[in-house]
Amino acid sequence: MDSWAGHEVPRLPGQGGPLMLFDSARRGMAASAPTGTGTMYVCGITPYDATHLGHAATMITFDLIQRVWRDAGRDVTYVQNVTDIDDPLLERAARDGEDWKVLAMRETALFREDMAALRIIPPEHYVGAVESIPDIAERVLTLVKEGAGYRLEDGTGDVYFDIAAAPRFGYESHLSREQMLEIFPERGGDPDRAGKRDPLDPLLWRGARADEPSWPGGELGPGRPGWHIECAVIALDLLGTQIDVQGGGNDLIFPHHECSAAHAELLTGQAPFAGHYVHAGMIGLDGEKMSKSRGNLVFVSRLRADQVDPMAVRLALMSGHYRSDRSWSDELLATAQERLGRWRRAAALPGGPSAEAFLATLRARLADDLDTPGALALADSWAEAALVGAGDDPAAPALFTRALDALLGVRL
Ligand code: 5CA
Ligand code: ZN
Repeated sequence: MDSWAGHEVPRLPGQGGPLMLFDSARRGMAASAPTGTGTMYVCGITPYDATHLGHAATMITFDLIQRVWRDAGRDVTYVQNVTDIDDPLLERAARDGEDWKVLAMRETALFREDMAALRIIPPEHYVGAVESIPDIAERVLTLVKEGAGYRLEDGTGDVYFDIAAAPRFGYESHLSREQMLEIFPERGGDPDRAGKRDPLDPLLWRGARADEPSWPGGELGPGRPGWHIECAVIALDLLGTQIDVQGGGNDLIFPHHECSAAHAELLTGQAPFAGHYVHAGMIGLDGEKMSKSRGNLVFVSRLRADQVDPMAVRLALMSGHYRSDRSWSDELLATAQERLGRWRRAAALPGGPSAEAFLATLRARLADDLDTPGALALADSWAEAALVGAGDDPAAPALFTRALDALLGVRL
């Protein structure tokens, strides 16, 4: 499907260094994308509601990775999916008496607008689950033929993945079996489904039901794809057998990314599926995770309609570290608006302190696991100095402006 409109990213003098990133599987830092083109797959929206600030924060995180890689002179292939068929979408459409396709198209269109407003560099491939169904069905069949997938014998046509076929299962999330059993049903899993070999086995293919949309599945029979196999197949189709970064919010650590990795590794015979499993913290409101099911959402489109500058939204979300769970508040936004105003006033001066050292230290902060709080503090210092009249380098305000645009996605 169509991605969103991009914008030009300014080129900066010199080059950034390798990006050190925290990897959930290693439980530690390591250099990301060590060789060749940087490949990144990010788990995108299920379009049954508008983009909220949690989605925005996660998308900004991976946008920063792409910016830092490019600044280090790397080519990047970035793929993001849209889960445009799944239970939550059908449930919301049924609740509102709306066609699920119309709902998905409308919310995906709004997401694209929000992403463009936040200056998120678009993925090279923006891919829907529905358009990937033939590929997914073929891969599910392969798993069945290899003995890693099995059909339930209850006439539903449902096919499950046998986690016993994945010896490394658990390496990404590091959860105990007990913890897995607790989380699995909270995140779309069905441990109590009769006939499964293991309660933790995830769905690969849901056989057609009379009241649900379905697609031809060849030898599988008609149906629709499971969630984890969707992301595994889209990533494998477009990025090759092993990728540099598999990303999303930390709500996807288990079961989603554990299962996607297990599917992909069985299909390719190569492990690990991703060099880094990168997880953004949850954005909450009043101490609770922001989620559609809780209904405590602040929508990007709402803020835009209220004339809030998307650059202030972006700054507010980057004022905390990407890995920390954190809360949105009016004060957070007000602080970001003030900060943006100060940076703009400083950038409009005829001169300022040299911005070369600023650029070097900004690059270093971002290369250190995307330390945006550190990066923002550096920009504050440069702006403060410029505003009190320290330095008269006439090239400095322009370099400051370009560096913020290219590396932080903040246009002054
Ligand atoms: N379609 C699936 C991924 S394949 C999905 O999780 N969709 S979603 O709409 O629920 O979330 C879209 C992305 O935003 C995912 O990467 C998810 O981890 C992330 N996300 C969801 N809620 C939050 C939140 N409150 N804070 C930060 N990120 C979030
Ligand atoms: Zn996903």
